[in-house]
Order: sequence, then structure tokens, then C-alpha cells
Amino acid sequence: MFALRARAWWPLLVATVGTACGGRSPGAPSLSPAGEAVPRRRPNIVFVLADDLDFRTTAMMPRLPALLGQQGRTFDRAYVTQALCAPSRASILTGQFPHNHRVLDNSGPHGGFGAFRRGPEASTIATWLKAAGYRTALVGKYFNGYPTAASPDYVAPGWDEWDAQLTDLTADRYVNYFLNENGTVNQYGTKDEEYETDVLTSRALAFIDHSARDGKPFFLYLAPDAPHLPAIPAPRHATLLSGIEAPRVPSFNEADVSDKPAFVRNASLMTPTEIRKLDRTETARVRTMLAVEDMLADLLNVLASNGILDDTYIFFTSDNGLMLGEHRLITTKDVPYEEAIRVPLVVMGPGIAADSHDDEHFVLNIDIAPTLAEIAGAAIPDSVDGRSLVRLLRGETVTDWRREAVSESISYTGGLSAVLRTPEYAYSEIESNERELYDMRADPYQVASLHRRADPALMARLSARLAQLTGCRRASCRQ
Ligand SMILES: [Ca+2]
Ligand SMILES: [Ca+2]
Repeated sequence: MFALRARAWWPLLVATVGTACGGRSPGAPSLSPAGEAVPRRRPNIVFVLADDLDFRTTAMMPRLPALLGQQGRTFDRAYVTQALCAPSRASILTGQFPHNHRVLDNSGPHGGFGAFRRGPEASTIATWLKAAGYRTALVGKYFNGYPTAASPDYVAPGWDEWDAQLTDLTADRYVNYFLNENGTVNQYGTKDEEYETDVLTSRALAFIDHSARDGKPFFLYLAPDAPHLPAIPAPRHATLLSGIEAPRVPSFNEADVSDKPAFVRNASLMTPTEIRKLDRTETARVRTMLAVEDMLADLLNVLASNGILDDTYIFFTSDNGLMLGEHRLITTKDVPYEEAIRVPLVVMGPGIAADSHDDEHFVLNIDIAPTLAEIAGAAIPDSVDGRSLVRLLRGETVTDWRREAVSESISYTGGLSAVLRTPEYAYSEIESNERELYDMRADPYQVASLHRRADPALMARLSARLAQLTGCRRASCRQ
């Protein structure tokens, strides 16, 4: 079934899939209905994590729908528990909210690699899957500040293959960077063949080839820098897709910000020069994603040529979104607005219906780790705050799913800013004691906050739920 779809969408797979998957492997889907007594191989998992890829820019990627979307399930209500790199990555790897894993920033005493290494790193999706017999690989970005406070050859627990970017030494991304490749630090420059996304792709392909040859189930965590700023496209993509603009949505360069908290009121209107610069920035960002599309195409090809495409789940998501001029915020993250907290999430694999959408359930980055654990047949530790998406991937009706998303940001002083996103509302409380309330059906771009005239009972109800979720732990988060 899956192979037939694959034939239609990726020409290069025509030959390879035909032979590799001819005669459906007995390793039938792990998501197949219970009761199928066919012995099966354990599925492989490829998890691709973009950096700062918001959902608008995702929609500008020309080949993503054909590569993944049309083969799998797209979640239209995917959010991150904090719209910032290190806290979000810690949530992905552990299944915990920032208020529980306590990686609260990208740097500083409570941030980045240092904070992750001090605690959460000992129990991650990598250690769980390795213990369950998986071969594991991390290729690309690990944490901001890696490996400061550890030796440069430091390899985190749980990973068999380790090709991690040294972010503490790296001035540039994409070019002029360092990789710790299984304990050896290598430097890369600016030659075409040293372009980072492509180098990461080649490491990923080699890992898949190697694991497939050995018949080992594998988990690949593949985290390119794209489209993080400064966005440097591959030379072959440097002049493509010209004329892209930051989306001119109703909130773009918002004229009246009197409804907004001080940090927005204090932002100046963008000048025409700033707007032109933002458009050039967005063009460069989309261009960097073209190499990620090449990466996805190469991944699909190598999986097909090894005859394991039918047995492999592929996830594509991002650690946070980004503001592109909405409410005057220029390439800002860690703010409580939709464009920062919502991320793309597409999953394809055995048992997942092609070209399907879930526009109902709120899913969070803390759901990734338990999902991967369930797919791999690994035990899900009780420390996890999130819930497995497996039933949602199957398209089953899940009546007890959470009814809202929450995204938070805890400052060094312990102050909390957080936003509760329900089907109807986005309600936020800022550390500065300011609030916002948007009717997301009437005002999806969050142009006019209703907090001053809203029903106090509604505000109280939303505030109580926000407090509950930003204070939850383990099972209490999963209710
Ligand atoms: Ca990021
Ligand atoms: Ca306004």
C-alpha cells in the first residue's frame, strides 16, 4: 500500500521501491490493528528537527508536500511547550515541560547544554531506545552551548553514532563550523561540499545504510540548522525562489499596539528599509530549507533502496516558530504568539493514512518522546509529561485527549510567562502582570486583545487552567 503511493510521488523511487519493497515485507506495520499475528521487524525511526521553522515558512517549501505531506499525517495544531531552542529540545528529548526538566534558556546557569547535562540528559529518548535494543544516532545540533563545561569529545549517553555540532565554537552556521564525529572534532569551511546540511545528510545516510546492513532497528535524530539565522543557503540554491516576502498578514507591522503588553508597545513600527531586509531574510530562510528538502529526498531514497521504507517512521518538525513582523516583532521567538509557539509536524510511516490531517487535537513537543518509545516498544518512564501520539497517528478517535496547548517561559527570577491556547482562545499571562486574550476564531492574527472587556469569569477559568498546566507534573500533565 505504502510502496504504491511512493511510486507515484518520487520518481527516483520508482526503480528502487519496486525491487526493494516488492512483496510486502513480513515486517508489517507496528500500527496495524491488534491481533495480526505476523512476526514483524521493529520499525525504524527518523526524526528530522528544523531550527526556528515556523508554519508559514513551512508552507513556502516547494517539495515538502510531495516528499512527506502527501504520504503522511499533518498536525495543524502542533505547539511547543516553550518557543526557544534549548528548552524545546529538552522537551523533545525527555517528554517533559520546561518547568519540570528545568532547561529554561539557551545559555546561563539554567540554560543550554550545561543545564541539560546536569540532570535530564541521563534519561532521554536515546537512552530508552538504546536500552530497548535500538541503534541510535544524533546528527546535527544537540544543545546551545555544547560542549562548554565538557570536553570537546564528549558524547551524550544513549547515542551510538554522534555527529554533533559544537555550538560554543561556532560563529557561523551552515559554513565554518565544527562537528564532534564520534569523539573526534573536525572543522569544516566554506567549500560547496562542506555545506553543513549536506554533510549532515551524508552522515545520516551512512548511518541508515550501516544499520540496514546489520539488520538493526534504528533511531536517527537529525537536526540541521536550517532555517536559523544567519540563513546561508547552499550555493546551488542561492538564487532560487526570489521575491519571497514575510507574510503580510493583518498583524504585520501592527499599527495599533495599545492592546498589547509593554514589550510590544515599546517596539517601533518597522521602517520600509527594515521590511525590505526582513523580506530578504525570509527569502534566505526558505532557500536554506531547499537543502533540507534534498535531505528528506535522500533519506527516502536510501530507506527505499535498503528495502526498509515500509518499516520506517519519518517525523518532520521544528523546535519553535518565529515572528516575521507580526506585532512589529522581527525574527523574535520565546513570545506568546501563535507564529512563535506553533510548529509544523508531519509524520509518515506504517499504518498512517496518506495525505491526512489532524486539525483537531492539540499536540505538543512533549508528546514526541513517548510516541517514539511506544513505536519502538520501549517502556515510557513515569517522568514523562506528554502522551503518545500513536492513536492519533492511526486516526483513531481519542476522546480523552487534552483540550488545549500551553507554552511557557520561566525567567531566572522564577517569573512565569505563559499562554494557554484553546480551540476558541489564546490567553496569556506575562511575568510583568500583563494579560492578553484573543478570540482565535474571530481574530486569528491576534490583532485586538480582549482582556480589558472580557467576562471576568472566562478570564478566571482560563487563568486557573493555565496555572494547573504550568504547575503539572507527570501524570497530572497527562490528564
Ligand atoms: Ca530554534
Ligand atoms: Ca492591536
